Amino acid sequence: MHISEGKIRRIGTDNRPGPGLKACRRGLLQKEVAYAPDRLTHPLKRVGERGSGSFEPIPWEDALETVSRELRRVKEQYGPHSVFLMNHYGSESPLHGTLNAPRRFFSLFGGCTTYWGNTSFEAAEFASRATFGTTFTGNSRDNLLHSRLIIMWGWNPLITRFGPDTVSYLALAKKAGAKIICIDPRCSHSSKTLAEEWVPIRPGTDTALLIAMAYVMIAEDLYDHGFIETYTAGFETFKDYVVGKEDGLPKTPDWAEGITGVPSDTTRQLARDYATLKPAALWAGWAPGRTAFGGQYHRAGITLAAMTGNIGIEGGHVAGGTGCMPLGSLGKSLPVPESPNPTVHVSKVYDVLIQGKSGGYPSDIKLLYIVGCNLLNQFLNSNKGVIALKIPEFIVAHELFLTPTALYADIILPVTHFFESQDIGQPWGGGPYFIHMDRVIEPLPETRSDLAIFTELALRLGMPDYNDKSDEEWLKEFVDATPDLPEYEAFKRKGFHEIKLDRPWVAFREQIEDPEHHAFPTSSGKIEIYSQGLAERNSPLIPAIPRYIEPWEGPKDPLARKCPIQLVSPHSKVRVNSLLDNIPRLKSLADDRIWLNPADARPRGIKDGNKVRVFNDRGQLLTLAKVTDRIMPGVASLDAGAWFCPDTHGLDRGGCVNVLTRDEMSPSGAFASNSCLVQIEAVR
Ligand SMILES: Nc1nc2c(c(=O)[nH]1)N[C@H]1C(S)=C(S)[C@@H](COP(=O)(O)OP(=O)(O)OC[C@H]3O[C@@H](n4cnc5c(=O)[nH]c(N)nc54)[C@H](O)[C@@H]3O)O[C@H]1N2
Ligand SMILES: Nc1nc2c(c(=O)[nH]1)N[C@H]1C(S)=C(S)[C@@H](COP(=O)(O)OP(=O)(O)OC[C@H]3O[C@@H](n4cnc5c(=O)[nH]c(N)nc54)[C@H](O)[C@@H]3O)O[C@H]1N2
Ligand SMILES: [Mo]
Repeated sequence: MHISEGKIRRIGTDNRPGPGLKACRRGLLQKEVAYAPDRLTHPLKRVGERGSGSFEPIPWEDALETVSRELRRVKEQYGPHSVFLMNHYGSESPLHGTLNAPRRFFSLFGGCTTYWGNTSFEAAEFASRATFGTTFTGNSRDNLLHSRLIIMWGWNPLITRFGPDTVSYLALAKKAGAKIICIDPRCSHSSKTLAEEWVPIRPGTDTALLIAMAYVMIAEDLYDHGFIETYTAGFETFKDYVVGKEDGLPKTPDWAEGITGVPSDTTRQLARDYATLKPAALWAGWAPGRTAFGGQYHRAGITLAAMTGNIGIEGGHVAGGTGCMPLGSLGKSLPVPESPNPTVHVSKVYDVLIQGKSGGYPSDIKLLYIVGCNLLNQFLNSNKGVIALKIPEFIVAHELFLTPTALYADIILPVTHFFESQDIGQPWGGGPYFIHMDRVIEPLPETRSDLAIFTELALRLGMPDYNDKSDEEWLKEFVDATPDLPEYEAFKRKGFHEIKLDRPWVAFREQIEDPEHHAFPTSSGKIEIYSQGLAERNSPLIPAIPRYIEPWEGPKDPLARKCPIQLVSPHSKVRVNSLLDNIPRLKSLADDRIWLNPADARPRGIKDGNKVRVFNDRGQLLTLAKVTDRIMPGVASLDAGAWFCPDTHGLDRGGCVNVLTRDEMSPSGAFASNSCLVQIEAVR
């Protein structure tokens, strides 16, 4: 950060030669966020209808008084569980962030109802836990330099990053001769730039392709028998399913072709490549997991990684796991005392607001407390959200901006940007580094951090223990509890700390190199292709072995007669979820058109650049068409995150993709945003 006279002049990045920690443009343009003219600078009180956008500024004193009074009233009248805490990923820093600060507050408050399920990678988490007994399945990115083959499966790191060094290592791996293949319904930016082969696949059908690859490896005896025998449990049950011994249906490449759209010869070649070009990194991204039966995709990916012996070795990769590493996470963050909170799946937040106990949910919700979440935009089925957000007696939101969700709050409390308070950056997914986030500019007048707001509310509600330390005292405690970090002052002075690795960090290295002394943390001590834990759940939709289950809103759903296009909603190159959509410099670089294949555009009379209406029974939006061969027929793609902006007829003119998505939870807990059928028409 280049600062003079208290103002940010410029933001730079790591200029050392080599991969390093390179910032992306969303980071480099954060100045535009901190200084955005539409930052909220006063607490606001709603004066018009919810959603209408009529607010008046009120003093902090009045705002805090109102919020604490409502919290007390609702708790006394209906009990603490009638408060729903919807805190999310606005900021993940350990002190001021939107995860722990509110959770700590509501634990001391006496509990609340809240959500479970990770919108990003719940399917991968489910698979990692069931198969390995842990979610730490990731490798450091330098490991890619050892791979002969890299399969980017529904993974687009040139846009989504997955760490500030990933792209550099991928480019180096390619230069060193690694073969790169991309499996994605779209020829993504990563596919176009890095891959020598793009394999288009119908969304939500990836498990079928993986299982057919397993079929080829079994039929041609290409799999690693030694690895399977030594390290895994339950392969035989899986094999019986794959070859059709169990159900009379061999899962051949021809079987898969009818489901996935991938030609059987391509499937055979993929299987042969993956089984023979060792070491190989099959990087199973999270987007295919955000589908109706996403958990099966991750479990099948892991099974293939085991069949090819690519787990725990340099150049391999745990296909299907979360990809998280235990490096770069603090030994301690703001403590959250235990509190037995009832939870509702993240895709059912609107449902619980609307139905409460009558719908079988744990409580009737009277007060909704929103911190760092633009749910109306980012959660499934926004139009249902509009109905739901009219129901609670009282809604509070902590926000930087007047987002589509904040429009529904009764009180909005304006928060600081992360440049305006001191904290620690723990890399997303793993490291190996930490960043000291200094307070680089003064907070905008009248803004407070989430922690400061809860500290004030806690005092008013008689919870003095909420925060008895200064920011520095907390941060020092976090650093002291982290063996990987130097002493606090030194860390602060340097600004960041890299964990030096003398060889790549590889998940399960010990278990593979020395199985006698290192078991996997599962009940069998092995990689559980057949999971005893899942078997005990006794649910055909959460099977004990990975299986292909026909997805809802997939190509074979009867609904496809009416809504024949499968819609995926990837993450935008210029936003972080819905963040930054209101920043003109970034918005001007967005690709907010819907991608459509010429074969789908032609019969609809749609030409490149035409205005189109995209719709289904849940909602409708207007956008422009990008007619391109870079998406397969039958599939369309519209980036998530554009702000919801419905007109009086309920037609969304902002292009918010979640007016179309279905608020159904996958049986394994995934947020199924990529299982969505729509129809598209030209607008004259
Ligand atoms: N620039 C940017 N980076 C981000 C974010 C952001 O908003 N913007 N968000 C961050 C967050 S919160 C997360 S969780 C991650 C998300 O990271 P991912 O889930 O990996 O990202 P997506 O862009 O949703 O999807 C990646 C690719 O998967 C493809 N895809 C979609 N559905 C399917 C399918 O069913 N099968 C197959 N094979 N491919 C499919 C898409 O076309 C896309 O090219 O990104 C993080 N990084
Ligand atoms: N259709 C579709 N929907 C998706 C996805 C998809 O791929 N397709 N991706 C899903 C994924 S992976 C994710 S992670 C979710 C994300 O869902 P959300 O977590 O709701 O994502 P954001 O849009 O980033 O909203 C965060 C809000 O926090 C605010 N904020 C930022 N910093 C702070 C802070 O310090 N304090 C407070 N109080 N607020 C702050 C921002 O202004 C922003 O409005 O979206 C999901 N939704
Ligand atoms: Mo996410």
